[in-house]
Amino acid sequence: MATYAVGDLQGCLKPLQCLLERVAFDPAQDKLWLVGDLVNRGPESLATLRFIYSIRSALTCVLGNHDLHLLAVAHNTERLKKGDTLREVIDAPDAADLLEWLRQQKLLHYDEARNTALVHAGIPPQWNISKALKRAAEVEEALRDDVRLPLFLDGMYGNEPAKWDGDLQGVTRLRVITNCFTRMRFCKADGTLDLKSKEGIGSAPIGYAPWFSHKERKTREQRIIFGHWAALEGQCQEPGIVALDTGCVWGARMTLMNIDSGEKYSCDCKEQA
Ligand SMILES: [Mn+2]
Repeated sequence: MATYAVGDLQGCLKPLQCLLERVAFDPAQDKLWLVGDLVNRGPESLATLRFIYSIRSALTCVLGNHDLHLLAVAHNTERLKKGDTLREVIDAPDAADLLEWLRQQKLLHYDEARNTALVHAGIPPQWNISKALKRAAEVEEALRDDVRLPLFLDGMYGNEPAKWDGDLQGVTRLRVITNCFTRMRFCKADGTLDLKSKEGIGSAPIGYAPWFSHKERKTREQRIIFGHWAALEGQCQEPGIVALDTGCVWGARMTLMNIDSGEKYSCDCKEQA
């Protein structure tokens, strides 16, 4: 029995299957952690989601910005953007089951025995792991609530406010939390987000740095596995930080890691781009 984590899928099913074959993954015995962004932009969002759903009992999954966007598009198709490949999912006969499963997933997972967190984008420097879990749970509760879900999906878009404040209320509060866990790359030491820069570490705006590099970051004692930031190409020198998005959907690679041994595997994604 082994536990693996895999980087952003974004509708690229073949590289995922390549990786699972490589490690002889057995969903009856092994476990798979997903860093989110299961769908969108890649060639097979529906087939990917169906496959993931079929092995759901073996999964631990956190949601990414594209997964939340799929939920929002299913709620209001006017949210579909140019370049989205989500129409086949929302039109599928089994869409209701797939989306119902999706909205039950977390924003942040913490495995206490391994002292390891799983998150799509990152954990902002001002929150320790227990604070972060509480903040994530606020959004997770809204996602599971039939009345609050549409309000959240309508209100989650936007880059402002850029700075977390414990006094924030309602959907504004949930938007900042969601932006931290699913969209963040660069921030200030106080957690103020920059959501525009998407390039590598060297592209930080003045006064900002990668979320994981702030000295006073309160999750320095935990290992954190994340995706989202393809421009890092899976390279992160920060101790305890594991970057798994290696840009599959852009034609690079998909990466899988045995989370106990640290051994990494990758499959080529040239055909996916
Ligand atoms: Mn993402």
